[in-house]
Amino acid sequence: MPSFTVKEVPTKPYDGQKPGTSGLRKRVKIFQQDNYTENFVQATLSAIPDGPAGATLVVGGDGRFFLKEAVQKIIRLAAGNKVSKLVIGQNGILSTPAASNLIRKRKATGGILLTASHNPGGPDNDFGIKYNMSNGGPAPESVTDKIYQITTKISSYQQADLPDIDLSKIGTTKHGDFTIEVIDPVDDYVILMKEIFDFDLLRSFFKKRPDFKVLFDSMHGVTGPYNERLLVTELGLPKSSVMNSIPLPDFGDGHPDPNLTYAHDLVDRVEKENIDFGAASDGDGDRNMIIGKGAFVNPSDSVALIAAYADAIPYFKKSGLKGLARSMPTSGAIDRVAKKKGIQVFEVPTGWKFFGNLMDAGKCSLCGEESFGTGSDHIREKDGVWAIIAWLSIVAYASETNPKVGLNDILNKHYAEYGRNYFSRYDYEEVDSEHAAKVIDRLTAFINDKSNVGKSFGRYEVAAADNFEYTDPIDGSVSKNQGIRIIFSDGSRIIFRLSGTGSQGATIRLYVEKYEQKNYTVDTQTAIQDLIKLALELSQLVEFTGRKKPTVIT
Ligand code: VG1
Ligand code: CO
Repeated sequence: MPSFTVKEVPTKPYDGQKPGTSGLRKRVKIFQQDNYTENFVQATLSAIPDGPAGATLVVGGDGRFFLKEAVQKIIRLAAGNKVSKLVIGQNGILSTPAASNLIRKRKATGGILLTASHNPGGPDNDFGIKYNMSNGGPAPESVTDKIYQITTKISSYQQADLPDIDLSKIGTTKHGDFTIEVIDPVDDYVILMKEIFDFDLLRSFFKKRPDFKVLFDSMHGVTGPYNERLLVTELGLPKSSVMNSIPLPDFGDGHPDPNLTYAHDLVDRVEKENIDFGAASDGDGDRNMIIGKGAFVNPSDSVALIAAYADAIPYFKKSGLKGLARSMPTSGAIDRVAKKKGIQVFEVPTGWKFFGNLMDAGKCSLCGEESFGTGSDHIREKDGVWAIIAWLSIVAYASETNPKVGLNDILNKHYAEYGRNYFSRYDYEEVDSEHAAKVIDRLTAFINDKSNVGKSFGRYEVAAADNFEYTDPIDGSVSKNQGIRIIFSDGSRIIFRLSGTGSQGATIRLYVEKYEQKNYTVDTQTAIQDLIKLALELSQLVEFTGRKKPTVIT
């Protein structure tokens, strides 16, 4: 193949190219503006710690609208910046966990992930770009801040005059010194899952329980091809066990967020068809939801139970649990398991990037977020398909002592042993930013008034109130303003924070947690109603925003 020439193209900065909780997420129409995507990708390349020259980068995304155009732009910019090699998923497709795995396996410099995750896709919805480091994890704030700084001053970008590259064929092409390798997006991930889990055990479980009905909803996100290979081809489940398996640029006009509101097709079918085990994942495949008829595995409980059942997973059985971690709003259910096992548990801010250092330092094997994110140190992203197979492994393991075991049996046994951390999150999406600021101001005044500590509100006495601040135990970096916490003397908590992944207005998240030692069979919403009432009173959220009800309740 002939080489190419590189042009320095003049450009002007765009406002607001600041990566949030997980990359830059904006409306597609914003990314489509002249030079908008180029500016951000150039800034990302320039911010690579050792520079872009000679780098190997993994590139892929969740199949959403604008993916193909973005990949072609990245190819031209990478070549223009002397990147030596790009490893790209066929047709630009890679789930976020698969990309993280590839970065690690290929010892790449990093990766550019094209996704807005659980946000809707299509010409009128969202697109996103995120940079991951050589450990396979999202860039830390030091790097995302650098990217942002560059975007505020950018005056040109380096672009190769390459034609569009055919990404439908697997194989390697060379353009001068620049190499493009197009790979099957699923193969390496399947190998990884087979190293972690006992597929023979799972197959024999399904043989013993032919009545055990499972249903996996890929929500037309990226996991369809992964689920088909792992669950249908490898585990031998019928094809009717998977739904919405074809990745679509607009996710079939759905909202690819696996929660009880947006995964309603799955929720309805699980109830109507008496499905024992239902699961869904999000647009880019890093989130998961596990349900069954009459059963819901709260994500905060999910990670705690995986920790408790670590012996059901060969990967953990072999290397042991080095430590556990959760994001601050995630319930303390996992803390109780850590205590019993005598291992350390870390509390980090929201966003998977904060787990990476702990994992790299060998201090954490398993971690989770209340937002349907669960994962382990097999990669440096949360992993939806992994979590689903982990839960199948738990069921298979538990069925050895209780052949008819179902999800509720497993949950109730856990609660009976550890007590239950009732947990719920209320999301108020697309609130007017000024109204949201008023809520936060009022809560900030509350936590700043130290006389509130010791005050009682009904049965709740304020033990502490602050804005969560985290010092990374490995590199000492400090992250401030990570969420307003009101902690009560019985361990109950009310937490407020603004979302860092929304693309329109502000999303207010309200999290509440309440621990009950014995009373573990109450419906969650009933159990936490008094705390919700108190949270709304203290924040005046309804008055400031006019929102009588949240958009989503988990
Ligand atoms: C949300 C979740 C957070 C998660 C992040 C990315 O962030 O709360 O736990 O890590 O999304 O998930 P925020 O700032 O909107 O609360 V994913 O699957 O969208 O990459
Ligand atoms: Co996601």
